[in-house]
Amino acid sequence: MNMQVTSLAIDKARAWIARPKKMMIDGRWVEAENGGSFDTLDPSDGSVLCAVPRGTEADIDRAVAAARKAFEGPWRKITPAQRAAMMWRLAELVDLHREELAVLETLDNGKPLRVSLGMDVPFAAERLRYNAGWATKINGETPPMSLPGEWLGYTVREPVGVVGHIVAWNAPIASAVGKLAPSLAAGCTMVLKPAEQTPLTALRLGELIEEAGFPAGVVNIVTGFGEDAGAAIAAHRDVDKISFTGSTEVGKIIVRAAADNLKRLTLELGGKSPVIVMPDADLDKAIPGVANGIFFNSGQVCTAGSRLFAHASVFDDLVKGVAERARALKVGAGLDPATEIGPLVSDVQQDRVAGYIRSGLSDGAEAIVGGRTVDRPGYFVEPTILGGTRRDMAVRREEIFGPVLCAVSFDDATLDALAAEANDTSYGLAANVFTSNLSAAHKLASRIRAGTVKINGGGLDQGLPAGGFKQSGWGREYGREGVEIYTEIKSVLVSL
Ligand code: TXE
Repeated sequence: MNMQVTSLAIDKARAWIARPKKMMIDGRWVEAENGGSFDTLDPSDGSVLCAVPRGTEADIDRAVAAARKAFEGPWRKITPAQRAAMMWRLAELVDLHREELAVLETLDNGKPLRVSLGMDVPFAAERLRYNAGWATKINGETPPMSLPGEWLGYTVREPVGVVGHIVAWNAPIASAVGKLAPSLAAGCTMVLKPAEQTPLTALRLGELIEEAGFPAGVVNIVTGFGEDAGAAIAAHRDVDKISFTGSTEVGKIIVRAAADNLKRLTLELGGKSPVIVMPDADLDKAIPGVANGIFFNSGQVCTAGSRLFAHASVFDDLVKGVAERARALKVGAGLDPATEIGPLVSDVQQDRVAGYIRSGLSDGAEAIVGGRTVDRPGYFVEPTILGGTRRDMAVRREEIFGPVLCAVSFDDATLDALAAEANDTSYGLAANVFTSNLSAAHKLASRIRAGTVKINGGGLDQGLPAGGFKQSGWGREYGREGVEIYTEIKSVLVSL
């Protein structure tokens, strides 16, 4: 695929950014009720892109009321096949505007164009098409009945109702559509709150949602901060379910707020995923796999492979290969087609990541490569490998969410000991194993407590459920499971 965009797409995106920004509530474009706004920045140089409305509780109230009205009214009358057709139309619109969407994503988040154009935007379109297929296939069961007499018992899966989607900033459009698509397929209505760092593609998507013909109020988009707009969704008594992607810390806040009306929750939280490289691994696969696993998206990936455990016999060659890749990565602004690694999303994130590196170094770790912020405007951190870390260090235990790999070697460990090392974390989102020994691969897959185990590489697939064990979250997105989380099961008994 051509990873460049035309200058026309850049002009279109810039012209769109220059227009006043409003939020989408009940099919209308509105300002925040209190008139508030905030600036969204270009992380490659810290410049202001534009101001967007700063929605608060009053706006969430309006959006939830609109979603409820649509849920009880027009949306209910639309058949699953019609829902699917609208979702396909939206997917086509995302494809049609893919260059403009990719430029907006790159400007707002910082990620290289080759990623936004080559992965995030097409992934969003594909997510709509995959889930459109489920709209007509969400069915119940007819279990055999053992009650005395003659009975018919069956189950139906009904939409859970009004959903609040609270999204993170690391993959804004992919994550927003990742929540919208399955919940639309299930027949829900919704309020989407993009992250305050990256609101732009969600707002542009709102225009495409309108164009695709979704009735007013089915999707409402409120831009704003977590502590006011996000918290208002979490606490709202008329929201039936929340799907959240973000930090484990905020996930716990949402659990507490949601307890009031026992909202259903899907939580996609942090990770500290292990990468095990066995002595028999194919290093031609492991080197790019390990490097990509931690440096892709500047390490701002929930499943990033941030703890490397490599057998001593391959450790030096492996780490040398990954370090060479780290040095060779072209750091730059996302809009430059040559850029392979962009800035972190914000100064806050840059400080956080730089702080972790400092703490690791002062605890006795050494930087095998990288270890500093990049001396240029914007929020850049060098791709970094830390050696000499210990289990108790913050860099080994906590999610850094930056391009920082802790590399550890092991000697003759049993598979149980390796799995114990991998499992020595409060998280359980993903794990990676590189080996040519099929038996060891499957034994490790069964012993590691994580939602996804990748053997010799791999990424996200629309059909495979993804989510966390332990403090990495609740529930699964993707696949059938990812649609069913937006349904309630109802049992119906008929005395014959
Ligand atoms: O996340 P927050 P932050 C991790 C990663 C990162 C750290 C902090 O380790 O370094 O979290 O990032 C909304 N009620 N991940 O501070 O705050 C907020 O507006 C309701 C991992 O940016 O969790 C945004 O929309 N909502 C992760 C979303 O939550 C609230 C992706 C995420 O922001 C809220 C992102 C509140 N009280 C960060 N406070 C992953 N799993 O991929 C904030 N929000």
